[in-house]
Amino acid sequence: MIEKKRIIFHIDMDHFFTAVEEREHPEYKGKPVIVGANPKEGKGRGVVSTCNYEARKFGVRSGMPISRAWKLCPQAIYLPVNYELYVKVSNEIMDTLREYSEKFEQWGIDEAFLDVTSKAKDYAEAEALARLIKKEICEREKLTCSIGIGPNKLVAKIASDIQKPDGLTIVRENETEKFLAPLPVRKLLWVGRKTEQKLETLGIKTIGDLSHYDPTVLAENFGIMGTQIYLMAHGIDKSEVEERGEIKSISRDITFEEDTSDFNLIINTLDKLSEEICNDALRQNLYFKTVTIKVRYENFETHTHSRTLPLITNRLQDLRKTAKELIQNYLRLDRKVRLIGLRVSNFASTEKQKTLI
Ligand code: TTP
Ligand code: MG
Repeated sequence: MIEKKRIIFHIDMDHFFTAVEEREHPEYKGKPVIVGANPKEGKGRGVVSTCNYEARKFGVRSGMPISRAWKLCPQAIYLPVNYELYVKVSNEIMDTLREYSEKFEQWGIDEAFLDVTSKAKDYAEAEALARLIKKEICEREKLTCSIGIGPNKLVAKIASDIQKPDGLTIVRENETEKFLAPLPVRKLLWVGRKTEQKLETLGIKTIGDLSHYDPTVLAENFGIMGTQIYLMAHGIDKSEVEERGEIKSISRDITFEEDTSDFNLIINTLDKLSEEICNDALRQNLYFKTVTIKVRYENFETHTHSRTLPLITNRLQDLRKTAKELIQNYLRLDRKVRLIGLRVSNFASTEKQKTLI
């Protein structure tokens, strides 16, 4: 059977949090705007959630310490994260997008995929449809977005990031490999900073380098992920556009082989759990706000302790630090621990609920 060629859209809102703030406060327009932690005249802790394109001209970026942003651009308008407002706007945008195809998938707070194969007979029709979507979002929400069109989710997602803001990038199936080849490997989903460094030691910098590499060596070095990224480097991605139920939390538990009061062992294990949870959250583009630890002592007495952070995050250092602070009071020389658990929740997404263990 010949597989039907698909046409997939990836829609990503431009500088989402700051764009919403500018819409609510037209007086900010044209000025650098930064949403994130309180800068406290350069002494603030925490990070930049996002910034508008004017602030990016000064080198400010998402995830950067707010103190660094202050050094680069003290004259910017600094705003706290108004999370409830952004989720409300996000929900409205997602409702608009859902009307364009029954094959819809939200991906994070400001991104979504649409499979428009049955709505557009070729790329010219797809382009017209994408322009319609941009127009409707702009009229309804007074916000701009960038759209990538491609033969699958992977290519569409990379394409939406190529021309920003207010971009529209089309990559047809026969152009895919040429389009991907010059881009850095980091552009592929799953390739984080660690994998990027490891690939670099093999002499692989671009997606083109990766596509020409021996796949068996990649599998030896990276396991199943090696095979996946090799296929991706050739622009192959068969995953469907399908709406996922909302993930309510991500959690991990570990029962020690032997009950322990060894602080180092407990903290190292907690670090490991943090790492696994962050990887999951990053892969699914989820940002969390609440962190919960669980401690079970040898007599099965169990305690949980939560903290809701001032900002959404999925950074490993934030989770590690919070988890360590939360567990401090439960570490006692005279009490052996049987199990520890870590959970993150309160994500930046909506509706139906599901738990990922
Ligand atoms: P992005 O789509 O990655 O960024 P953006 O929309 O701000 O900018 P761009 O025009 O490049 O798409 O993320 C969407 C929102 O998620 C962003 O507005 C703020 C939030 N966010 C964080 O809170 N922390 C982060 O580290 C990142 C990357 C995003
Ligand atoms: Mg965005």
